[in-house]
Amino acid sequence: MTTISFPLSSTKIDAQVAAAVMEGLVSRPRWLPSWLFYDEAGSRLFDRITELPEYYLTRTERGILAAHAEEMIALAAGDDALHVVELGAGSCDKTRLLLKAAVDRQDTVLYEPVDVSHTALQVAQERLEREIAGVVVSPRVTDYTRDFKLDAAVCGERRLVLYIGSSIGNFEPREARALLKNVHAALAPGDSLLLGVDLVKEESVLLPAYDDAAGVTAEFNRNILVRINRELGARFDAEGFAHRATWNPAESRMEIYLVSRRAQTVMVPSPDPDFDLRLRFAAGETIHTENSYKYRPGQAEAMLKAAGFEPARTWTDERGWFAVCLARAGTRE
Ligand code: AVJ
Repeated sequence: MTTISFPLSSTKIDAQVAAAVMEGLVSRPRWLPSWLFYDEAGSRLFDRITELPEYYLTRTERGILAAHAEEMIALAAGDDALHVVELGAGSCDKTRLLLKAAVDRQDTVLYEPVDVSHTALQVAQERLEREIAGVVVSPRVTDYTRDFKLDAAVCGERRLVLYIGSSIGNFEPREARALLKNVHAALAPGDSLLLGVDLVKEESVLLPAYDDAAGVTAEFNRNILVRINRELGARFDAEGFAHRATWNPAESRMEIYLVSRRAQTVMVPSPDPDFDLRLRFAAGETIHTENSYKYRPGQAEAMLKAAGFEPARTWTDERGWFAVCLARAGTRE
């Protein structure tokens, strides 16, 4: 008996992953979408990144939230009960600061994390319900970049949508505006949005944040190839690619690349062997894996305005490295 060995016998090919990989890898210049970073291993690597001495973002935003959570919650709630929605479920310990401030004002707080990953939502639910009495977690599995809907507003309740962690930085300005417009459309007058953005700063601070001495970001970047090997049966030699981080001042963004260390050919199979890809990389050829946009002071507020929001207040750290903006979706009579 002959067995045909198919690399994916145990994994289902995700059509979205396959399509994104095929499209990006045959493009010139080559690219891969940064959402591909976040498989299980990638999410764990990102958690390690947030603790690196060079990665100032998480620490700085947490400091801003710790100092001003009460005021943020008071401004968002007014005289009403607050219902907290979060885009993404990955920022547990920063979210906790806000939820704590909310349960101090009202007995119970409904917290609705929205994420594509069912597992991430489950982890968030268990942790938060265990750690903060009074928080009721109601997870919602949705790709909020594709469609974002909320249940009809409950009378006497205001919603606060959290979009923190500089997650918006991965989107092109045009996509970011569209996303904010969608959020605005789902909200009612009196509801608000809390947006965390990373700010433009010296290159000497930005570069190490995306190319740390311990090599965790490099491993995070290369993991995208490990994932493609596992899920699509590709034959990337992850160590054959170097990690590169550059600051693009004209576009105001950090850019992350994988750089082929030598000339090499990589096989990416297709379900139909006639369409297997043989990708030829020249030495030094790049795959662009991420953009991380940095905003100038006032820029996030301008973008919120363009999406229909009314910026209410912005908090920053004393170095001016990170900003958290509260914006209202119209005023309630
Ligand atoms: C999760 C998008 C906020 O852009 O700083 C960290 C991802 N990439 N190190 C960021 C990331 C490399 C991160 N965000």
